[in-house]
Amino acid sequence: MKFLSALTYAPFLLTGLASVANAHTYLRNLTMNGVKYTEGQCILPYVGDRIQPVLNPTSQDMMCRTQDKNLTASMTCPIKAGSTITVEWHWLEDFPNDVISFNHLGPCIAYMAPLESKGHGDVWFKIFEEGYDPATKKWCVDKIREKAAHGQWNITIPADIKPGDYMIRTEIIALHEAYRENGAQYYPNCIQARIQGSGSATPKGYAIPGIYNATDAGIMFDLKKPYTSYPIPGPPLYKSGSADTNQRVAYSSQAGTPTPTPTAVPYATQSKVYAATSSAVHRCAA
Ligand SMILES: *[C@@H]1O[C@H](CO)[C@@H](O)[C@H](O)[C@H]1NC(C)=O
Ligand SMILES: *[C@@H]1O[C@H](CO)[C@@H](O)[C@H](O)[C@H]1NC(C)=O
Ligand SMILES: *[C@@H]1O[C@H](CO)[C@@H](O)[C@H](O)[C@H]1NC(C)=O
Ligand SMILES: *[C@@H]1O[C@H](CO)[C@@H](O)[C@H](O)[C@H]1NC(C)=O
Ligand SMILES: [Cu+2]
Repeated sequence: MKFLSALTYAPFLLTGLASVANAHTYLRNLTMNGVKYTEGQCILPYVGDRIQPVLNPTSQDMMCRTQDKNLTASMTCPIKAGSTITVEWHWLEDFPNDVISFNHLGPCIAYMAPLESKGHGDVWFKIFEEGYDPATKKWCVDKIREKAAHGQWNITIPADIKPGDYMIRTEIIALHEAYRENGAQYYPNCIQARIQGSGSATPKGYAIPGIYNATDAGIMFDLKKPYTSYPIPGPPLYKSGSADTNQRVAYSSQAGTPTPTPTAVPYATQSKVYAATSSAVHRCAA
């Protein structure tokens, strides 16, 4: 706390210092096809304290921050391949412009995997990444924290992927303690989406956990040393139309083209899991 500048943190002081130590984040809302959703609808339910980061890149929690409980949302929301979804991140319920603590600099990344895999296996392919922009000296996190962005960022679904039901894993990584091994904070949250279209691409997938190693250049990264670029961690970005010549994710048992639906498709109702869990509460050293 002693490093906090009163000027920078003035808004937080109004809400109480206790909040500062917990200025983490979670995916609170999602807009798809013009419909805004919340937890448990198409966003997977949260487990325990929803804003707590994952600190161990080999933990099952790296998948969706659901502690590998294979939770499902009550709906799988439709979206056309090639169109854009908006995710919105916050850490306080009652303070809409509080996205994440000011010192939590880092990238925004998104992956997809076939829903029937439940995220297990070599199934995740990267569809979005934004790290550090040397021209503006802004991190992705800086941009989404700006007042106009209101915690939002947009993710375009690759236009050519095979239609079907998918999980979309959205993630912010905070690097303020990443000068040391296992200091990076991972904030993954997942969405269930029904992708419509006529594509056939099934990009090569990677296992989560497994996409990041504790000592990767973009995972152990010292913000206090000068930098002009940042190597975004994880597998290569899949872009629609990429020559995707090699291995395919095992999609064979996946259901075929879903019936296009104008609104969200209700799945079997999933009882929400809010119960406190054993996950340790992490306080940021700010
Ligand atoms: C956004 O998420 C919050 C927290 O779950 C919820 O209270 C709110 O109703 C959601 N907004 C919309 C428009 O669904
Ligand atoms: C979650 O699903 C995977 C894949 O089907 C399975 O291996 C794992 O045991 C399941 N975990 C739980 C807690 O049910
Ligand atoms: C995200 O998409 C929405 C809707 O198309 C748009 O209004 C907004 O400006 C976009 N935001 C960013 C940061 O591109
Ligand atoms: C992580 O380290 C292991 C063992 O050194 C290596 O096999 C693997 O490819 C690494 N993964 C990444 C994403 O660099
Ligand atoms: Cu934090």
